[in-house]
Amino acid sequence: MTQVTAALKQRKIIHVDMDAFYAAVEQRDNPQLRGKPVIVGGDPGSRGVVATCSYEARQFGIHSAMSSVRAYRLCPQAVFVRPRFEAYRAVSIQIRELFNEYTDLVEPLSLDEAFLDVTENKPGIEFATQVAREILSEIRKRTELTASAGVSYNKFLAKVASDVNKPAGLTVVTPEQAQAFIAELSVRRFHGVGRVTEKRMLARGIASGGDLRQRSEEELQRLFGSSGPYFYNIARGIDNREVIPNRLRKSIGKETTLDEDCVDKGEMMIILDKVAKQVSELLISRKTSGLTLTLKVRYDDFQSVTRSHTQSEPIDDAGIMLDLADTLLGKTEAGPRPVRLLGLTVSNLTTDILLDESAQMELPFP
Ligand code: DCP
Ligand code: MG
Repeated sequence: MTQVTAALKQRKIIHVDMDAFYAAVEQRDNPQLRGKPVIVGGDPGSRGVVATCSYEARQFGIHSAMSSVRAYRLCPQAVFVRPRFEAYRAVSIQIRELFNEYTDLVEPLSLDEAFLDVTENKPGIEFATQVAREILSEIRKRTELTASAGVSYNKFLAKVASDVNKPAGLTVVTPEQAQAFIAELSVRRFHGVGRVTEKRMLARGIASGGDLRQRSEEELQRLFGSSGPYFYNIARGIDNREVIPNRLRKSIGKETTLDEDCVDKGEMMIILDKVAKQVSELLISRKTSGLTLTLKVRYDDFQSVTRSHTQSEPIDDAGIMLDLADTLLGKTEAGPRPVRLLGLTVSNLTTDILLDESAQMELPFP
């Protein structure tokens, strides 16, 4: 195949998204919760928020990110449960393993959703719809949970499609169907259109993909800045973004820019003490440690240097990090030379940490 035809070759993209994920795991693990409105998140008594809720609870108008107090008012009989991230993470690992049986081109967006490029797939299945059907049925078998999938020739359409027939839905948008599908779509369902953008679009008479398509690229650029060309293209079913497989995190670190350039080593050590404590907390909260500590120093002229130390004993303790940092700092010109930034990074991690695991894991649940 020549390069040109390879580039033109239609891609086959699947977007998979678990249904009412946290709530479904809770209902699976506690049969008493099945069939009931279940809210996962903070207590209504505290200032918590809803992470998600079961489909039974959605009938009362409850949704993610709503305050738990409001959710309680809408449905006092709902059962509130605290999130159990370990259980969700376990399912996430299971479904990612399954995805990798079909392709290495898997891009997780969160614990419960991912894009898969199955143009070439490991079992050699011709139709992406067939791959999606198998994946949904395997998810059900292996996890006792349901997911929905969207199948199309690009990420935008696959993502929107996965949401169309939730729960346990499979929606295919072929190139022939794409223009009509987009024209009917309300702009709120476009990935990248939040409440604010939706309001601005509605105020200008743009309610559907069809409306969006009437507008020139210049106008959209003027209205929505750098997102303008993206909206212009997706309104035409054009989205060339590739599925980028998520790699494992290679290091965990923190750096801090000093309020003023510093020449005093004692002051630098006070800053490094703070940084070491932060890095240590990050490592411990992720239940990991690493064999290598790297100190980064940026001088006042923006030149940066790093100095590293590797040992056979894993590092996660702030005190040990600070001792090593002291030695490493001595191997730089810091002191005579003014310093504007200091950082510490631990690498050669002793466990696998997924790069994307932060987004949803660190939501506050007071
Ligand atoms: N989540 C969260 N806070 C949010 C949104 C989501 O903590 N503001 C968590 C809880 C969800 C999970 O992420 O279970 C997945 O998010 P989804 O948007 O996919 O929502 P659900 O899977 O819960 O429901 P749906 O069936 O609509 O996909
Ligand atoms: Mg989901």
